[in-house]
Amino acid sequence: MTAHIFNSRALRCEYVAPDTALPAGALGRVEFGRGARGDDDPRRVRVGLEALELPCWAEQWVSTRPVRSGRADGFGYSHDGEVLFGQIHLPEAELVDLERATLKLYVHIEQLLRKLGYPHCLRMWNFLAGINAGEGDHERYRLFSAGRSRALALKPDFEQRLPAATAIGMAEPGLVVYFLAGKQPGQPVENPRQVSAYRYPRQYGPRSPSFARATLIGAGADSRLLVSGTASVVGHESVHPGDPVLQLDETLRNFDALIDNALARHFGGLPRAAVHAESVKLYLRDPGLLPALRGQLTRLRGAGDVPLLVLHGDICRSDLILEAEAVFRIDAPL
Ligand code: 3EB
Repeated sequence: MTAHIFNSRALRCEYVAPDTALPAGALGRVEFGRGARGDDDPRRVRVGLEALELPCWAEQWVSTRPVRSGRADGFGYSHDGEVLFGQIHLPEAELVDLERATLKLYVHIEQLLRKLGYPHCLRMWNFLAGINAGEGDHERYRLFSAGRSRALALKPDFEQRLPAATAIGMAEPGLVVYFLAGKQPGQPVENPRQVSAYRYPRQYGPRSPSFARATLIGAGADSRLLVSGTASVVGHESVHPGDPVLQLDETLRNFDALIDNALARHFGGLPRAAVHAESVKLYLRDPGLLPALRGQLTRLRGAGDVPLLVLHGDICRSDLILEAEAVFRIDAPL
């Protein structure tokens, strides 16, 4: 089994100053904040979320292998023979029927990945304007989630092969999606404290959200755990409504449980000291909450000088006020 998993040692994620030039090995550069999408480099994508702390890092996915990039069907992409980075921005005019637009988008992503030879989606990021607008099952997040699920469910055994994901609301119109895919699959990892999102009960929408809690990629000392947007959810319920400090505490407990599960299942009980955060993002619904969370940010970043991006964005459930995601390196013997 291990022979067939994604074992690229060439891929890494780094946070860089946004005004630096793209290095030769750059697969993708994600910039945050408002402003023009002026550049036509297919590796660049801009997400309309404001950073609440400086510097406003750009997220950069870099390969040590030669990279080729291009455009097709509205997507920008680049790839190195093992992994592909892709991105697209859909204007609001194309989201009038949001469920159908998302269904079509995700079918197009699958088609692009098959055509280019990277059929295994590893990690998805989704940024949707007005994510909590609309009532009940007509909430925009639920429409998005239903369309995504209908597209991904076209694949056999899709629930066993879901990518890690993030879905955040932005103040700017439209939908921005960027993603990583592999020639080989990653390994989904679930969180024993949480019901798998793809098994959420009906109360959260007509179709359960299609994502895994994390994807494990790489090999040996270059193993990485790409952790999905993680919030104050225990079982399937949002806990600590209205309390940002307790929500962040619960989020950190979810990180810990997920990491422990990955170590137990895939690394034969390797000690926790082998795991290091490489980059962390915190999404906050209300910028005014940041001072209250200051004391917890050190824990969020873990040991060392891990870059942290704090972004102003809406969380997909109205009762969640924050969400965090991270890339962890697992220092495993080969
Ligand atoms: C949760 O645990 C919080 O729909 O892609 C987190 C990460 C959440 C990804 C998604 C939703 C998504 O249910 C919400």
